[in-house]
Amino acid sequence: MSPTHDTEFAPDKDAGLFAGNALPDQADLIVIGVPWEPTVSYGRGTSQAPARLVPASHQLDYFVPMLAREFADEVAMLPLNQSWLDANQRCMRLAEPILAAGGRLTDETAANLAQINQTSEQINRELEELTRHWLKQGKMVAVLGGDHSSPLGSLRAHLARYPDMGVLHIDAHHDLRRAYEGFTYSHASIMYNYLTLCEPSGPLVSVGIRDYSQAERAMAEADPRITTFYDADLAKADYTGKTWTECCDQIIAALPQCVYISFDIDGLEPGCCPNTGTPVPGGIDFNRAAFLLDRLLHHKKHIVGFDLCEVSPNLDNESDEWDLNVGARILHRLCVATYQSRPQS
Ligand SMILES: [Mn+2]
Repeated sequence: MSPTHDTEFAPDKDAGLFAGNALPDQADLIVIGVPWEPTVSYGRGTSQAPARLVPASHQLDYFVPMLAREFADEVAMLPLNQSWLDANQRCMRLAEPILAAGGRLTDETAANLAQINQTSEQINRELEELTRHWLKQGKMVAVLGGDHSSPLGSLRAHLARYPDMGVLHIDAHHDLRRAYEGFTYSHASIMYNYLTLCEPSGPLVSVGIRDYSQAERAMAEADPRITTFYDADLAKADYTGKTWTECCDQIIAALPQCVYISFDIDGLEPGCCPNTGTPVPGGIDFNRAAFLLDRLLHHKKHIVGFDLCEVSPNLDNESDEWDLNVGARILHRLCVATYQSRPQS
């Protein structure tokens, strides 16, 4: 066993994600950054996460006790797509007057909205193709958003490859809105869009949900594919003596063998993500989230892919890297769990 990294020196500041050296062709897991957030309605910044998480990830120690070695070179993050970065800037400007009016449209802003929806569709398509490409090469694929509308194309590509997969969705929000503030591909609509546009037969299992509309709750109750573990119920279970192990086992029992994880950082308690777009009190703490991932491995689930969304740096204070620090650690845990869960031939 040889260490993958020289522990005497800090990584070069230009090094890649987790200071890894692998090129995409050599890596097992490809991370695709989607720097996209025109539909973010409250706090901005998550489109900067794919660029800012890379240097922040150099602060981690990559040793994984379960593997008894460091884990970094198995992962390669693709260079950010300049046309997506440009599209995000353009669409954020177009979205400003729409967001200022709470989604109520004039003729002019209706034209902006049409452009944003069209650009969203284009990015979804490009991401789907890119994900398919790397899945075909035998790689595992993850998306680093961006807001929670970012991963739709990747979800679609994963579903095409794993038609029986279920989605483990960690979030403060149901994300079951039909559209939000006019945006068809809103961050608040990702699971509505996944269920209605991708038409999975497998379940959607949502955990940590604590801020939602009546219509979203009604849809969650009416659609037999959806199982929800509301944050309030998980807290109540905790206070009345149920262990987190039991809760995890119940969550995992609702999932099929193949699991895609859609992780909105705001599912965690806001102390882990103070600058995320829509923080909500309550939520899952870091250790419980990490244990849930371990428990998926314990139950021999196959994690087929994942996304991590809504991580946002503090835009008012560049030196405050807390959200990025936590985000990089969750990303590392997700990568390790995905890698470890792959079927061994
Ligand atoms: Mn979300």
